[in-house]
Amino acid sequence: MGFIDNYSLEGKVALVTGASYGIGFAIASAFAEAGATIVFNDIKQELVDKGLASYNELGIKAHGYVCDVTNEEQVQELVKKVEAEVGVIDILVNNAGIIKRIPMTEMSAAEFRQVIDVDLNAPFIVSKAVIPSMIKKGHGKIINICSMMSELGRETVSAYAAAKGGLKMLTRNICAEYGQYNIQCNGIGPGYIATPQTAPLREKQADGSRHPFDEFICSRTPAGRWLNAEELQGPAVFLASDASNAVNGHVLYVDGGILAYIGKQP
Ligand code: NAP
Ligand code: GCO
Repeated sequence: MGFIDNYSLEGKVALVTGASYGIGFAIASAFAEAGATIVFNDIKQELVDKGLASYNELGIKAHGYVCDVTNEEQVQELVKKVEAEVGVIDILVNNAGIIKRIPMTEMSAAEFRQVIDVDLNAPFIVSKAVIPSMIKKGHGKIINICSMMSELGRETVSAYAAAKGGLKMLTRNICAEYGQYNIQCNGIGPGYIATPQTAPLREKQADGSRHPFDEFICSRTPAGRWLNAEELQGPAVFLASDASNAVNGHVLYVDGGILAYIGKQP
């Protein structure tokens, strides 16, 4: 067996949360291509149906469930169902997430809590639900989808940055607490990816010109462009596979170089 076989996900069951479309969908599709059985959830039946149709189009037989990842009871039920109907979850990707772009002094505490609930509390809830069976099985992979905002701040995203910074530390703590059971917990920190979540930042202006944020991001990214969700597939398969068994508690930034760059000199 050559080292390349370590990248195979053959025989593995992967749960990717919020993976009807966007980054989760791209990651789950790559896992399927690498041999894994795909399970995903979304918050509404219409989205699950839309996701199932999209997987089907790629020839992937995915298992889709309705589940709100912020609801611990629903998550525990989901994991029990998946274990009974598909198998023990070998790979979890905490992908479901939301953002609210509101200046901090205008943001209500309820709005702040909602972002923390989906982006930080939910990865805790879902990881907690899958870890016991991973321990029994003798291995497990957890990938938390972090952000540039795990490292950087910017106007209007206080709740999101607090949640994604916290998620980086939850990643390290799961590594610290469960590494002894052969569980690897790592993060992926995507840069600016063209998905529905970032569509408002790329909208054309009324006069047909580019959105100023679109120009700003391209100028802050050495790659000079927005990234696409498929560019996260290789890193995700690596972190889900045996090829990364010695990588634990790490956040792999897939950002076209943003974190290495001070910006264009005047
Ligand atoms: P997206 O297009 O908005 O997709 C997120 C998915 O999560 C949607 O299907 C959404 O369903 C689902 N979701 C939201 N709340 C949920 C809940 N309580 N329970 C179950 N599912 C829920 O976002 P994306 O751009 O693909 O982002 C995916 C992840 O990557 C997020 O964690 C995001 O913060 C992170 N990220 C994105 C970027 C970027 O540039 N796009 C960069 C760095 C990190 P609904 O459609 O119903 O909301
Ligand atoms: C924003 C963006 C970001 C990205 C991403 C960066 O408003 O600045 O939505 O937060 O989506 O998380 O890595």
